[in-house]
Amino acid sequence: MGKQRILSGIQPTGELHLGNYLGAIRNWVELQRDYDCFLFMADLHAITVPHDPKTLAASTYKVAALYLAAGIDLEHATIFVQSHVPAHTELAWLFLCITPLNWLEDMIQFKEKAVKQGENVSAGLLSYPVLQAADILLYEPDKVPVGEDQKQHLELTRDIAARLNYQFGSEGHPILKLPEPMIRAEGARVMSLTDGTKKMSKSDPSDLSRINLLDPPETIQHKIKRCKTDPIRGLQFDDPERPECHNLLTLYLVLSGKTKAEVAAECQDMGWGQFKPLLTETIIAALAPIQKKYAEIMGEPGYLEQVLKQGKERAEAIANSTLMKVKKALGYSLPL
Ligand code: AQP
Repeated sequence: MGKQRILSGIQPTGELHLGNYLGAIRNWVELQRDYDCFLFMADLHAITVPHDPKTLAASTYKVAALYLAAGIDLEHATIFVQSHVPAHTELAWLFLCITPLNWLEDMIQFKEKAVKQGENVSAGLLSYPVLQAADILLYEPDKVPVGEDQKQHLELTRDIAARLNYQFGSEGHPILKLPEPMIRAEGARVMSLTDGTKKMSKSDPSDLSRINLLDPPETIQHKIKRCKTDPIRGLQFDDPERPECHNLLTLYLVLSGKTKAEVAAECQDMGWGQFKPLLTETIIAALAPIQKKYAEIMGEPGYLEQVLKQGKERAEAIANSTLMKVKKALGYSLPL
């Protein structure tokens, strides 16, 4: 039996940071040994919030280069740009026509982001979980790695597939395969450096809130120096009154490769003045090989274009076959 397939992606909406690395990319690097990975740059999703056309293409390439720099291996993974495979938008349209509006209005992320955007909220923001369903179902993955915040969208994906199968398939012959969620281990959520109760995010207006994967050592040092802490001496995990302390210790834990017990013992009597330089050095050392590889990839003319062209071809072969299956079930005449 071949390897099971997984699918995942990141939006090229800004600088990739430690949260994207520890919460997503690093897991893919581990999973690629056992799974056939389809990894994409979600550039169609990137325009559901205001975006700059001047930087979209470059950001998309940058994300692809960072996947490779962080250890994604083309022997095990296919990397492609979402907008290079038109089947995504076509299947999304077909899904939109069978998805009840109230399913989308009930999505927690929509409600939260809609409040923030007020009257400017786009129909794209409402319907993007349907595009996400198309992204996933086109590749018939066995599993989809998701964070807690995306669980509801994966359920919607399964609901859309089940509805299509029920309405247009026949008993025992489903048109679409329902993927299973692969929920990430706890502790994979990296929090903001300026507020330990908020997740580290590309769209946070303050660059001081995150460590970007391409930050040079002096920037990392500056950000850790400035990051929010508390006046308590002695550092410990899991104190709900000290979210920043928990977050920074967790970062040290995952990047140093030490166990939780080792870190707890090492840091229990430390003050911030002692811990911050240690964390800074650990982050710089963890990011150095990624940054070196990134520079090599970007310095090789035509390499990334070649990777993405090959990725598009591989992705398209699978995506088009699923799309044809769905169109056939919906009664479309297929091109000869
Ligand atoms: N802080 C985080 N901790 C752990 N994992 C995180 N991810 C994002 N932030 C953290 C994971 O990275 C992947 C990328 O997701 P995305 O770009 O599609 O959107 P997102 O989750 O909304 O990420 P950002 O960085 O917060 O982007 P913006 O600000 O543009 O919305 C996902 O697997 C996500 O779980």
